[in-house]
Amino acid sequence: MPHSVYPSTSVVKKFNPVKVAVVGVGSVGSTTAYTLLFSDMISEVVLIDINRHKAEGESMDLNHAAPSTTGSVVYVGDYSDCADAAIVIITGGANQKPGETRMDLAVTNARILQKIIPEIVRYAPNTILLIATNPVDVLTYVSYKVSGFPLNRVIGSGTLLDSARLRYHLSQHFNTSSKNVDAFIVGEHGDSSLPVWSHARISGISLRDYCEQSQQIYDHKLFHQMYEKTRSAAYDIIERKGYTAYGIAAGILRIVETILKDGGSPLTVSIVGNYFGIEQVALSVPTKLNRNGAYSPVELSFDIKEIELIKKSALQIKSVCSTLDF
Ligand code: 6V0
Repeated sequence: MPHSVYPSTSVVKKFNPVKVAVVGVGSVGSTTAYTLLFSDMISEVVLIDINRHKAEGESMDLNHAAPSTTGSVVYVGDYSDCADAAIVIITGGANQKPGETRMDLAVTNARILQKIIPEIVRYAPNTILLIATNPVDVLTYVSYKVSGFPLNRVIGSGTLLDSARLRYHLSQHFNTSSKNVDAFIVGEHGDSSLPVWSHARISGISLRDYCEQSQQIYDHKLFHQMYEKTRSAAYDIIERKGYTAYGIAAGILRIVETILKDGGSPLTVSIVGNYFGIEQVALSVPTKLNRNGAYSPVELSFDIKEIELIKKSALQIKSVCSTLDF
């Protein structure tokens, strides 16, 4: 009998496709829903928005992608439809206008999430909350407090997007795929974030060694400029097209699939914790995810300067949280 080139079904890992809810179906929410349609780990996507009419339009448009994607069902629902959702993604709320910082959205979006979260908790007390609305670290903390969920079930998209942007810039410089670049940004998803150069790798080799081996200069000034471009990316994109969506939507899919696969590479997501002595604050460090949500920050060595900057970022997030009424 000829040898089959396909793996036998017994070695193919099976997943039970699940329902995912997206609350807020604007630019980020609708792009996220579209991205979810390409995952065979998801069977249903429910859309919830205060503007139901708009959500209906998105649902109709998204359903026409079904024959060309995995065929997942998309429909507009109410909070009761979150009942059996494995993950509820929150992208509802105001977005940055040109010149506005993410932190400028804190009061408005904290009020919006204070309305959304209790509705989700009411119908889906065991779900995992995935927050993308900005300022994402502040709102991850607000969602944690308002929901009463354990820490592991409240995850902010954090600096996953910032890290992806930095990886892109490095990949361009080294003329390689961004998949070969491992580099991350920690702290706030915002202006006080920081790159951790000591852990940056190209094809598994530290940045410094890679430069040496490929006879290139380790140009710290140039790498810092890449970080600055990363930090200003949202402002630069919003100034040109009014919003950003593709990067965050792809990042959300990555978080969702890592959770549903019950593991994978650690991701820089925002989790409430105690960071270098600053307690009860949400920020990003590389964190392992599984079916229960976030389960362990990766033990990494940071140098003294990095620790000082992470603490500064934590205090910045905490100071905004302390001005909010929740
Ligand atoms: P948008 O296009 O204005 O969409 C927001 C949607 O939220 C609209 O459809 C609103 O109707 C809806 N909405 C508002 N209030 C409620 C409510 N009470 N219940 C349900 N829905 C509601 O904004 P966009 O999609 O561009 O951005 C959404 C949020 O994502 C903003 O806070 C952005 O700053 C944030 N982003 C976060 C990123 C990240 O990396 N985490 C990246 C990009 C944008």
